[in-house]
Amino acid sequence: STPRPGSSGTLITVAPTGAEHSKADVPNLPVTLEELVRTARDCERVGAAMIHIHVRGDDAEPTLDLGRLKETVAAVRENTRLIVQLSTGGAVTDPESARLAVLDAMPDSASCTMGTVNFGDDVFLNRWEFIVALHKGMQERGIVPEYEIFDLGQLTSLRRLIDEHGLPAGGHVHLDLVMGVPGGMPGDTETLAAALRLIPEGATFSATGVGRASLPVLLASLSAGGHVRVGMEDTLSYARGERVRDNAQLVARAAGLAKIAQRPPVGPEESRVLLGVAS
Ligand code: KMH
Ligand code: ZN
Repeated sequence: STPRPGSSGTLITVAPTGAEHSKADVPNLPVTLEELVRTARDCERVGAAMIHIHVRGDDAEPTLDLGRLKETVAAVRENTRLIVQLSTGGAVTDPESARLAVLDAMPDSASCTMGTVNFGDDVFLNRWEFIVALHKGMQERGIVPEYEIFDLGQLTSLRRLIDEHGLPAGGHVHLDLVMGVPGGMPGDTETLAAALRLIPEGATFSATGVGRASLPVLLASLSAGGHVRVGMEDTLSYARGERVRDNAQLVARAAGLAKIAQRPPVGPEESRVLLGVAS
């Protein structure tokens, strides 16, 4: 069941790159395979157990090229024990067919966003039919989903998905509350508390605060018994007026706070058991 404060450790996911920031604006964003592997190693060393990956092409722009995705999964597996999660969210411009084909790269885990949401000035489209296709595609391949929740109604959709189409591969439901996206739910303690009431029985959750919601959401999730996601996909600011140095800096801070909360980081092996990911 949902972990309660003090009752279990904290699974830290790092989301190092995302699809929204440009390398030109953020020179320390990991975009090449070499940069990504180094980031993955550094983050594992300071407490990450899972990595949420968006891949970039030679031009440093987001891509869903299958060859590059496969090469990335292999390289991260070779160099770390991290659970490898690929994003099927991609960039807001990516077509459904390419997002679905991400599953053919056979990661341990993949994201599955539970509804359409305004995403700043854009629309992040996730039709019901597409969500079902992703869910079934992962069931067929034995890939463990992480359901991405950008707004509270998407938790209702998650319950419907499980009711109508069964449990995911691994038999366990894990979701990530993505809070503070302009157009989605706000990143504050009250909203996280409201979400807790809607999370399916027996599910585990992590939470991610975007931008200035990063620290409030991290602290709220730790105190609510949740897991956490941090990384440069979600925030480029470490503190007021201070830019993030690298992803490991964010993971190290999350690990330190998790220890203070008496819920120290759990390693990749224990996290595999928790999520139902095969070793
Ligand atoms: N890049 C966003 C449009 C996911 O990775 O699954 C979607 C996103 C969610 O980042
Ligand atoms: Zn993402």
